[in-house]
Parts: sequence; C-alpha cells; structure tokens
Amino acid sequence: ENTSELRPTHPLALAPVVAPAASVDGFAKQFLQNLNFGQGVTLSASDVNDQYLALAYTVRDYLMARWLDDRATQKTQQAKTVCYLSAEYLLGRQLDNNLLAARLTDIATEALAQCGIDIDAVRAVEIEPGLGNGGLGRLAACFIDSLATMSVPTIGYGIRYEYGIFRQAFADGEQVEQPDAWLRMGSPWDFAHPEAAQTISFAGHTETYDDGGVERTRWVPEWNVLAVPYNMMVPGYHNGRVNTLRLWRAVATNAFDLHTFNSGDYVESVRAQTFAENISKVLYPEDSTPQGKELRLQQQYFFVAASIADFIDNVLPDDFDLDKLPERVIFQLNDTHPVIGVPELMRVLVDEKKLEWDAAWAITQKCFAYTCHTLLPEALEVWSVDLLGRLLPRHLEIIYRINDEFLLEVRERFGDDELLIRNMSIIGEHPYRSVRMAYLATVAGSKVNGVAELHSQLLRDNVLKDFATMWPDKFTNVTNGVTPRRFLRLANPELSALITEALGAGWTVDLERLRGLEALADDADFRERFAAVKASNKRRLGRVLEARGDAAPGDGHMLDVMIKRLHEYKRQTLKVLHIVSTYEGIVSGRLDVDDVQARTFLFGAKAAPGYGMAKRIIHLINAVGEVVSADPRVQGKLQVLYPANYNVTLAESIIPAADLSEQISLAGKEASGTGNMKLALNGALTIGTDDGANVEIRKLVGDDNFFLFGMSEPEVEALWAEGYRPADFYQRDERLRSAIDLIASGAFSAGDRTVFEPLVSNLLYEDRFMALADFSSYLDAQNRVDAAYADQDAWVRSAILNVARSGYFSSDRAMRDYLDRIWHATPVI
Ligand code: CRA
Repeated sequence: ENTSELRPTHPLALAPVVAPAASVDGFAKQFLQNLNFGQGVTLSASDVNDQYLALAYTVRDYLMARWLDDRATQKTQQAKTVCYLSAEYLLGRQLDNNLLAARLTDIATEALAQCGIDIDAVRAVEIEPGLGNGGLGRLAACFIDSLATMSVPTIGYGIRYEYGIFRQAFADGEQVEQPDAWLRMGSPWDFAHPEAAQTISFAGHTETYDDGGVERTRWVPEWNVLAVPYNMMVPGYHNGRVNTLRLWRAVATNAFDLHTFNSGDYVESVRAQTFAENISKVLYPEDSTPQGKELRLQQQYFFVAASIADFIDNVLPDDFDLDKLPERVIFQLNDTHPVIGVPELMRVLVDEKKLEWDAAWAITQKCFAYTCHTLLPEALEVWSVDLLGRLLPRHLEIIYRINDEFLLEVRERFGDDELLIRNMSIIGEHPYRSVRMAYLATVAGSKVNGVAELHSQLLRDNVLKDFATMWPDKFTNVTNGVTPRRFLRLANPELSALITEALGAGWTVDLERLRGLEALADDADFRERFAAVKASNKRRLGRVLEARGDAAPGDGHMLDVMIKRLHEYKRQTLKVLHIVSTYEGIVSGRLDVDDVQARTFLFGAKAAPGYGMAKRIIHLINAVGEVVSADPRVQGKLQVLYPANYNVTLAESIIPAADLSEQISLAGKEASGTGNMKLALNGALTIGTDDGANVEIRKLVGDDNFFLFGMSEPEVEALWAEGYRPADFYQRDERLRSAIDLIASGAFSAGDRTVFEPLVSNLLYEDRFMALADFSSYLDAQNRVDAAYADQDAWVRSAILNVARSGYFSSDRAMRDYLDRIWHATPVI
C-alpha cells in the first residue's frame, strides 16, 4: 500500500504498486513514455543517449515495484540484515545485468526493434560506474549480486563518488589520467532520497557534563555536512528480489555556511560549501596502498557514520531495543576503510543512546566482522593520532579506552610482557603515534577473515599472529568468489548457451553443476564446439578492440592475458622479461622461430597516478610492444596489445577470449586474486605461482591443467633470510641476461639508455618482488605452455576441465560461507 498515514480515496492510490506489463507491448509503451515524458524527446528526434536513458528508466520501472515491496518487508520482518560497508563498489555496466536479472532481455530487444532501435547500439553508450580501484571493489559488487540472488536482506553502503577511477590514456606510451565524469550523461540507475539525509559532524572538542547525576561526555563538533543517500537497486537473478546499494553524497548544510564558516560575506560563504562537497568528489585511485590523506579519513567517517545512523533510524523500528542490535545486523568491514565505524557505533550507543560502556562494547563486538584483503605491510592503514584527534576528537578518546581495556586483557592473559604489549597495541608509536586500523578491527570484530586459504594462514602466522594466539576462534578463511551471472552468463553468452544445452539452466545459481562438463571433456564433438566458442570470442574481442582504435589479436595466436592493476608485487615486469626474452631469442637466432608458438600478449592495467615505478613499467610494456609489433622478423609471431583504460566493461570482452591467464605474483603477496577465477571459469589455463587463490584453483583443476612455477612462500622467506642478490640470478641465466641487457641498451627507447635505467637497476640491485629469482622457472613453464598448446585437442580438454572444476569460485559459495561462519544470517524468502 502506498501509505497508512494519508487517507487516499482514489482506487489507484489504494492498490499495491505494480510493475508495467512484462510483454513487448507493455515494455514498448513504458519505453516511449520515458522517452517522451522523461527525456522530453520524440522517438524520431531522440539520439542514442536519450534512448539509453529511456531504456534504463524503463528497466528501473520494472524493478521498482519489487524494490518497494522488499523495503516494506525489511521494515516489518525481524530478519538479520547484512550491512556491507565498503568504500568501493566497482559495479560495471548495469543495463544488461538488470535486464537479465528481471528476465527482460528478449522483451526489451524486441520492443526496441519494433521502435526501430538496435539495442546493441544503445548498450554501447552506457558509462560504467567505476566506483572502485580493482579487486576489492569488484568483490563487493559480486557479493551484493550474490546476496540478492540468494534472497539475503542486505544493504550495501558506500560513497557516491562524483568521479570514479580515472580514465587512462597513453601519450607516447606513458599513462595519462583523465577525470571520470561518469554522471555527466545522466545517472538513471540511482535515485536520491534527500529526506533520509544524515548530518555528519567533524572536528571541534569534547566536554563532560552532568546528566542527572551521571557524568557523560559529549562531542561539540565544529562543522558538519549532509550525507544524502542515493539508492541503487540490486536485483537478484530471476528471483524477484531487489536489494539496495545505498551510496552517500556530501552536500553542504545550511548550518555549514551560516554559522560555522560565516564570514559575513555571502559569496564567500557559498564558496565555502564546496569544501563540504569535496568529501564525495573523487575516489582515491590507490589500490592497496593507502595515502593517509585527511580527505580520505573524512570520506571514511562520512559514509560509515551515515550508514550506521541510517540503519538505526530508518531500517530498525522506532522503539527498537538496542541490546538486540546483534540479532538484527552485522556490519561487515571491507578491509580497514570503514573501521572508524567501530568507535562511531560506541559513540552512538554510549553518548547518544546512553548505554553503559560495557554493554555498548558487548553489542559492538557482536555487530562487526572484519575482512582483511592484503599482506603488504604498507597496505595496512594507519592514521596519525594527530590527524584523527583533530578530525574526530571523541572517536580518538573512545579508541584509547578500547585500547586500554584490550591491553589489560592482554596482560591478564600473557603477563606484563612489554614487548608483546607494544606489538599488540592499537596505538603504534613509531615513526609517529598512530592508530592501527587493522588492529582496531581485529579487537572489535567478532570474526576476522582472509580471502584465500594461504592468505588466511599467513594472517594467522605473521600479520596478526599475536591476536590469533589470543583468540584462535576469531580467525577464519573465506575464499573469494565471482558472480557467474556477470562473468559467465553475460560476458560469455556462447559458452553459456553451450553449457545450458549440456547441463540445463540451473548452473547460473548453482555453479557446482559445471562438474557435469567433466564427462564432456572427452567428447570430441563437444571439444570442437567449445573451441569454436573460444575462437568466436576472440573474434568478438577483435571487433571490440578495433572499434576503440586498437589492434585485434593476431590470427591463430594464443591469447595470453595479464589483466589486473599495475603493481610491482604482481610482477608485470616478469611478463615483459618473458616477451623480451622470446623476441631477443628469435632475433638473435637462439630460438628457432618455427618452435615458438604465435602469441598475442594482452595487458590491461592502470597504475596509481603517484606510483612512479608502476608508471615506468607501463611505459616499458608499451615501448616493447611498439618495437615488437614493428619488427618484420617476428611478424605474425609476437604481438603485444595494451588497450588503454582497462575496466569491467573491457574485462567482459577479454576474459571469454583468453587462452592463458597470467597469475604470476610473488608467492605470499597476492591475497587472493579474483581475475584468476574469472579466467579459469571461462576456460583459460593458468600459468601461476603458488599464491593467493591460485593454490586452490590448482588443487581443484588439477596439476595437469595448470602451469605452476616459481618459489613457494616458505622458499621466498628462506631466500630473503639468506640475503637475496638479484644480480646473481642475472649472471646465472643467459636468457635473463640477454633480455635485461636488451632493455638496458636502449633498444626500446630509441637508443636512449636513461629511460628505463631506473627500472633495470631496481631489478638488478633491489627487486623486492624477486622477479629475477623466479625468471628461469617462469620461462621453463612458458615452454611447457607452448608445448601443451601445440596439442590443441589436449589443450581444449584442459580448458573444459578448468570450467568444469571452477564452480567453487562462485561468489554464491563465498556468501554461504560468510552466512554460516561469520554473519549467522539466513536468506529470507
Ligand atoms: N588489491 C588483493 O590484493 C584480492 C582483493 C579482494 C586486494 C587481491 O588479491 O583479490 O583485494 N586487496 O579480496 C586490497 O584491496 C586493500 O587490499 C586488492 O584488490
């Protein structure tokens, strides 16, 4: 019903909200209405963006009835809600996904055709919301897709950045960043609810006061901003369920310019508003290397405080007994970015709701759980006490008290071991006083999980060792997963059709059913059809690349892909060394050109704008690509492609076409990886180290269908301990020497030896990620790849087995693991 407070008499006002008729006519009618009355154009005068917006609004109209329904249910039901707190959601395009979820794809295609419109042309204009950097943000998007599909009451909370991850261009082979104005052409998938805005405060001081005989603390902030929620609908696949992704936008409050920043100057006070609105202006483009910038802490507190208040004020019933909060909510912390939510919930419970500290702490500990996504020490967020105390003085006090009580507990358990106390303290002292957010999350969280088996083990053994000793049961693993709807069903329609023909349609929501393909790997007819799909996907990728002005993969080439953020630990340099070595081998005559498998090497990667070494590696890849592509001696054999601006949309074209998946990080550095899962699921074979989820992929697909190389994590540790000298490895392997010498000679920089000198000397004298140590083993593995690819029948068989055995990596499975082991929540049908 529309409302209970109003007293409507019109029969329509009393009826439940219904979606437009799910028919071609119903859809066409709604589409034209949106075009005329929404966009303000006639069909004949409309351009493709008008058509896109009208189409998007039409799909939204279908989802909205279910969304309203689910909101009403959520309010009345006593079910536990998963509140996923994440600073990033790397959603990818919405139109296709939402058409698919709502079973509208065929209807929409036909309705638009009847209007004279080719839906593919309309699809192509959608700008993906790039509100994330890489794996962590994409993981959040996969998780909310799975939770909706599994009918779990969920709210994804985050930030509506006005500018998402930058658009990457290349100028003379070097990365140039351009702002991502994704909202410019309209944003049909989200809608503001300004009436549900929250006021978020900052800075100022705290004071104690007498509250009827009880001494309490209150925070007297200095300035505030309005957090305005924008909802996006998150439809489940074919289940009629529509969950919410609620992203907050910062808007200046009146109080902001009138009282706080009152300069007596009207123009100045309006100008000052932009200060507040900067909070949701731009996504920080660092992946796994936080910068410790004040604006970033503002962003974190802004969205987390708004989300907690929103849940308590707008989702829970008015008279809710907060002692029961853990029965109604779990706040999942997606890495440390939202951890400031811990002292915020304490502040709300103690200062505002006037609960006793101990009661509040007991509630808080049950309401949070923490996922750690990294092992790199530089990626563990810390905030200087100085900055945190200035921006959030009350929160710093609360953190101190949490720490005091925690350290008392440590003393009780382990005695007065001052070194241990210093190591475990939430407050670090060196090089400056700081709050260690990962420790705060670990102390506060009911559970702490890593994102792959190896990663979770290393968290227990190294990064959070003392905490794991203290609370062994707190630590658990949930291996990441990816949504099969986007990354198989949508991205690879031909393989999906082949699978459905073989196994029925159920695999889309029950990915373990892919096991049924194992038997077909030995069926020559099926192998032929599978290979034909791969070939067709390569041609499709070629068309996509050519339409962007890039080259297509070479005819008959193996497609060898490395798509992920540019990071030294991921070792794109090792890949370049392989390419250069192969090139040098052919040119020098060391390799017989006929023995070399023709390959197209495809990279997709953005570097953080401030990450100099990563940008140099990009430059090197492009420089090598240019020389190799222009050299007639390797023509038709080696090709290097590096399409700019790798994003979710491009990934959806590359992944289904890939033959070989490069997962070559130094063992112990990649927490999980999720591209590795997407590629295996689409029938690429992996060449990889024993790192992250590679370990589990290899276990599942089998050693015969995976190319393992490189040191194991313990071997890496041992080599470090004995003293790593990369130059020794350079001396030992002639192939490596020739490759590095060629780069150093200026062969890829028009004779200028200075361009890549910093990169070369870094490799020879530092090589933090041990590319040189793993080079020989990597090249040997690549030779095994060549040999394996030469037997196409066997290769295709392995590819099919990769698909058949990757069902475990569905994010549906990951969600079941979180539900059972961490959230203790259940689907609500
Ligand atoms: N950069 C890890 O490095 C992992 C994703 C998602 C990362 C990846 O190995 O697959 O998280 N870590 O769990 C991260 O962002 C802050 O740490 C990533 O995306």
